Amino acid sequence: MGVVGLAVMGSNLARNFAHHGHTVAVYNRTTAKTEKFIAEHGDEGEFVPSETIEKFVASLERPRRAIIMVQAGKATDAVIGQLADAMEDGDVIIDGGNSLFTDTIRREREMAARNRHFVGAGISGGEEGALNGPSIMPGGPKESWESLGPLLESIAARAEDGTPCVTHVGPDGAGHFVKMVHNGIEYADMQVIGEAYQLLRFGAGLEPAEIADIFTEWNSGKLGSYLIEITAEVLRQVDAETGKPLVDVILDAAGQKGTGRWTVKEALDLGIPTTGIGEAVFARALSSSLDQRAAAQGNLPAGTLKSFGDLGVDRDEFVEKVRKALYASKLVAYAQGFDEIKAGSAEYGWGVNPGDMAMIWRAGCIIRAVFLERIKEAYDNNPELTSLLLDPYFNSELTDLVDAWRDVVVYATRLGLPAPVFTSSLSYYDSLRAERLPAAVIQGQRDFFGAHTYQRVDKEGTFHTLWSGDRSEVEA
Ligand code: NBP
Repeated sequence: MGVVGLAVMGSNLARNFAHHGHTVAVYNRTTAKTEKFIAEHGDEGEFVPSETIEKFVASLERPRRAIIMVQAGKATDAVIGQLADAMEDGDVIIDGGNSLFTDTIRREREMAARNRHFVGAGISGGEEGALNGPSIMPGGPKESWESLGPLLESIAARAEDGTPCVTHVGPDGAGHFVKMVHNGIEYADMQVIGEAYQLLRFGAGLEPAEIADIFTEWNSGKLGSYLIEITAEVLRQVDAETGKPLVDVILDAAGQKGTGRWTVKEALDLGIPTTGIGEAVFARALSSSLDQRAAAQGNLPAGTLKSFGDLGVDRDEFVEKVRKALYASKLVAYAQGFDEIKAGSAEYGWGVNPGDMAMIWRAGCIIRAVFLERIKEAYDNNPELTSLLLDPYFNSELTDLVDAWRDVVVYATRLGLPAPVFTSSLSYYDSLRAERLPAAVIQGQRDFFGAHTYQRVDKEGTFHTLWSGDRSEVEA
């Protein structure tokens, strides 16, 4: 196996391959990085370092297989070109970076024209996952999966039942598309945890360490997940310099590298309301609008804010309700993410099995959670599930969650605490279950100003009202 790019992800992945008994050829554009890698990790397995890409390719066993772990975009294109030039017919190039799936579709087409197999593989789990077992989402041709599958299975994370967290997602860009949506869901998941923190901290007035204990307790139940677990760790951390909770000295401006934004852009094109992910991306953007926030602080009327004591809820009850609101909002975000995967798969003809995605996200990746096991079961029970929210198990969970969820949205509103994903997820939920939506009014407005026509509930056909005439209805 060959690995190109020895920054954080590539070096950990190369070590992972070596730890599993594979001989690993390694190459990095800057040779000093290759030398450092060999100096630090050369004794962990069989590594074959090269100073040039030609020597690297020549050192690979045939059919050659090389995984690229470099910066997404131009750098990845440059490396693909260099590898393709040095490789021969039937060799396999794998892009393990966070590439945009449309780039992957283009690259696969270009490589196929040169008789090279190209596999765009989403890899999740950060540096720790790359080293000890990531969740891997490979796309590309089925034939490539046949030769690559066992190799990837050997380094992937394993779920509790021993299943490796990797499967062939579908042709060309399917793997990177699913990885993109995974990251979008990750944004929403992180945001709902943030909103729960915000309510517990600034609503109930709990200290970070107390909230850490609450999250640790939640982690042993239905919300059990890597993200809840690490949030407790973050909240428990004390800043060595000031003695304050670390969370209080971290600037509250969230960064982003783009995969959340891509998920939302693609959802807009597909017409899939991924409101939870969208609000999470916007919440990060708003947090980073530091000048605007500074100008608004103390200068926007807050209305008649209530204090926590006026809510008529005791602290334990509040904490439990926040847990339920977090769970329900998370459920909506996942349901929406899976809707996007299904829509993308239909649009691009990939045949992605949503249950398989839940299966390979159960371990190794950032959104790994107890909950994923239930999602897998939901799709196993009904592969044609219209929405995850309609699965009988999740449906009965929602019965238990919905009142507390509504209360928490009211509490957040009354306390003036932002909870964009809690709130918008509830609106999405209520829109989905509503018998009548105001879309009828919108259709009327559209017909009024633009003669866009409308359909009726009581008969077939397309209609227009002569708004500027006698207001009679005509069939369009
Ligand atoms: P970076 O994304 O920071 O990329 C650094 C690597 O890209 C170095 O090896 C660098 O070589 C190489 N590179 C660049 Br920059 N331009 C190049 C070029 N024109 N030709 C050849 N090599 C070039 O590394 P990373 O954080 O390890 O991530 C690797 C990939 O994995 C990315 O696509 C990333 O989005 C994805 N990913 C990252 C994570 C994570 O947690 N970090 C998680 C999942 C996926 P040099 O040493 O010569 O500059």
